[in-house]
Amino acid sequence: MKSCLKYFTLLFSLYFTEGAFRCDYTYSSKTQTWFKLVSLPANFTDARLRCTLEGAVLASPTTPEILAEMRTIMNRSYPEYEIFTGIHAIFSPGDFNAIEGTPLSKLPVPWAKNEPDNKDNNERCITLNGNGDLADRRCEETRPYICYHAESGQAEVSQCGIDPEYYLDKRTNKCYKFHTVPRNFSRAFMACAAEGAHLAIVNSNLEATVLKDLYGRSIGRMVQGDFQKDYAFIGFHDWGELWDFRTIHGQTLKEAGYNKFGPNDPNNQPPGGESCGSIDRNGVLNDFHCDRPVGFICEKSPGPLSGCQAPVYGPDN
Ligand SMILES: *[C@@H]1O[C@H](CO)[C@@H](O)[C@H](O)[C@H]1NC(C)=O
Ligand SMILES: *[C@@H]1O[C@H](CO)[C@@H](O)[C@H](O)[C@H]1NC(C)=O
Ligand SMILES: *[C@@H]1O[C@H](CO)[C@@H](O)[C@H](O)[C@H]1NC(C)=O
Ligand SMILES: [Ca+2]
Ligand SMILES: [Ca+2]
Ligand SMILES: [Ca+2]
Repeated sequence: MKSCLKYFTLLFSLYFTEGAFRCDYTYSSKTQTWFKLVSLPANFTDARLRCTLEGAVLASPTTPEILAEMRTIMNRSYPEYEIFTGIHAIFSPGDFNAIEGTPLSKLPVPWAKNEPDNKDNNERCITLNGNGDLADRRCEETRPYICYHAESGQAEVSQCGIDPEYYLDKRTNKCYKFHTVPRNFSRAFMACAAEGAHLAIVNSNLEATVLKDLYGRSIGRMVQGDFQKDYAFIGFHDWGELWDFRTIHGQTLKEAGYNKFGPNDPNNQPPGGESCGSIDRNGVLNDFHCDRPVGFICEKSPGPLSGCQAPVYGPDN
C-alpha cells in the first residue's frame, strides 16, 4: 500500500518528489537516510557546521542499522581511519550525547581498547573506527566525517533544488537566496558552497537590480542582533591587495559586468581591512570588513544538479 501511494504521488505531482535530497548524498533504503562521506578532514566544529549548512546532521551511530551503514561507507574508503561522529560533551565534560540528543549509553557501540580515557582532561568528542569502536578524542583534531539526512517523506523540488529559500529570478534565470543569519566572509562563502551555490556575482546592471529587490524583500526577515544590516556580502574581494577587486571566480568587476560602488566607496573604512565585497540596499557595491558578520546572498544556476531524486519506487517494489 505504501509503495502504491508513493507511485500515485509521483504520477500526479511532478514537483513533489518522494525522497529528494542532494546529488552528492547517497540514499540507503535500509535506513531510509541519505549519507555523504566527507573525506577532507575538519575539526569537530567545522564538521558539524558543514553538515548543518548542507541541510544534514553530523552522523552518529544511533541505531544498529545506521552503525552498519556508517561502517560500510568507511570500509569502502577509509577502513583505517577514525571519523568524527556527532557525539560530543562540549557543554559538560563526560555528558556525551549525539547531536540529535541520544545519550551515549543508548548507542549500540563498544569502546575501543583503553577508551574512553579523557586524555589530559581534554577529550570531548567521540570518534568511530573501522572496527566499529568508539574513542574520545580532542575536538580540535581534524578528521573525516559522515553527514546524514533522514528521509522526511515528500520533498518539494523546484528548479533551484530542495531549499525553498532559493527562488528563480526570471530576469537573469538564476537562483538566489538571501541569508538573514549573519556570517563573516569565509563562513558566508562556505555556507553558499554547502548549498551548491556561490556568493552572488553581479554580472549586469539588471542583476544588481535583482539583488536590490531581493535585499528589499529580505530586510524585514533579518535576524535580531547588533550587526550592520545595510550591507550583505557578495562574491568579490581584493585578496588583501587594496582595491584590486576581483570576483571569487577571478574576473575584475568590469569583466564580470558591474562595478558601480556607492558614492563614498571603496573607502577601506578605518581601521581598514575592508577587503571583502558587499552590496548595499540600493544595489551598489561597498568594500567591507571580512571578519564582521553580515547577511549575504548566494547564487546558483537552476537545473537538475540543484537537487536530485531518490530511487523511484514503482508499484512492484
Ligand atoms: C569492514 O572490513 C573488515 C575487514 O575487511 C571486515 O572484517 C568488516 O566486517 C567490514 N565491516 C563492514 C561493516 O563491512
Ligand atoms: C576549527 O577550525 C576553524 C578553521 O577552519 C577555526 O576557525 C576554529 O577555531 C577551529 N575550532 C576548534 C574548536 O578547533
Ligand atoms: C569567521 O567566523 C568563524 C566562526 O565564528 C571563525 O572561526 C573565523 O575565525 C572567522 N574568520 C574571520 C576571517 O574572521
Ligand atoms: Ca581518548
Ligand atoms: Ca551572477
Ligand atoms: Ca567601505
